[in-house]
Amino acid sequence: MTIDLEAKIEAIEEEIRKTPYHKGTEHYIGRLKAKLAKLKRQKETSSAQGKGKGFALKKFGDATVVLVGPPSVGKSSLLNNLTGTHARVESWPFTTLEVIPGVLKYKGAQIQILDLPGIIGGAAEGKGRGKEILSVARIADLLILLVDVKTKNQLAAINKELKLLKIELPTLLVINKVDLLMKKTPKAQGKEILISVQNKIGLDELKKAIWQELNLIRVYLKQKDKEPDFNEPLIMKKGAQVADVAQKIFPEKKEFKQILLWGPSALFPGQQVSLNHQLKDEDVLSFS
Ligand SMILES: Nc1nc2c(ncn2[C@@H]2O[C@H](COP(=O)(O)OP(=O)(O)OP(=O)(O)O)[C@@H](O)[C@H]2O)c(=O)[nH]1
Ligand SMILES: [Mg+2]
Repeated sequence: MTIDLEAKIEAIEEEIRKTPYHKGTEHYIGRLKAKLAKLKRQKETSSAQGKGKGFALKKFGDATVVLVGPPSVGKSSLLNNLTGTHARVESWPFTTLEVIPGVLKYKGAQIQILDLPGIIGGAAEGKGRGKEILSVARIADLLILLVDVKTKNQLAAINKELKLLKIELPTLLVINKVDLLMKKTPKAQGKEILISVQNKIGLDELKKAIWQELNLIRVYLKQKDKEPDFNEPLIMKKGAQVADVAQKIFPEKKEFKQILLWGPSALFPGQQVSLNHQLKDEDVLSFS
């Protein structure tokens, strides 16, 4: 994995070195640099993963989601399903003893998901290393509070622990193992999301909800007289302006001859916009 990353990084650095810098290649080099930065970040996380132990984990990707919940509710099962990680899953509690990272790829975004050991009431006072475990949640952009159909009654206790530690973040309430209930899946009450990792129920809905709560948008780039690059969107925060995109792909450049816009926030296709134009999901930009 690391060797593979290393090779990719070298190849891109080489490509940047040998591409002459001028108007026609500027855009291409900008993309290469953005890709390089992404790979370097990835390398950092994978070496952190290599050490594996301990609760210190760096943020990675476009956003970070942390799974919090009592033991044995299926946190690791969910991590594995969403990210293709192979975290250990067992029928007994306290299987997971450290933070396990994975990456969910969704709509072109890389969403880091962190699986935590299960927490129990009294966590904030340090029970079951609870304080240490919950403090990881601080780095999250979004918490998934996961319980199962049998531990729903522990929600209040966990919320209390989070509050005691002053961890107040956007949260999705997710209830797993609805397959255990009966023939019919019950209707969700309020904002909770009902899933069964085992029977693959509700997982698409969960991914959608994660995307929505993270408030991210996709912006595609287009070179002059070419089709936009729909495979690799830039992932931006909702409310981002053209200037934020420019900063990401052309960090050194302050002025542009022309910036053209297509898509949901354009009044008409190919509208000329300024740096303070606010973007929408799936806009297409062309800088020259
Ligand atoms: N019936 C049912 N069982 C599930 C489901 N998801 C997970 N399980 C089972 O629940 C048990 C615990 O799963 P884990 O993923 O290890 O749970 P965890 O929350 O990571 O547990 P800890 O790491 O101990 O906190 C395993 O036996 C899983 O196979 C589900 O949707 N339905
Ligand atoms: Mg686990």
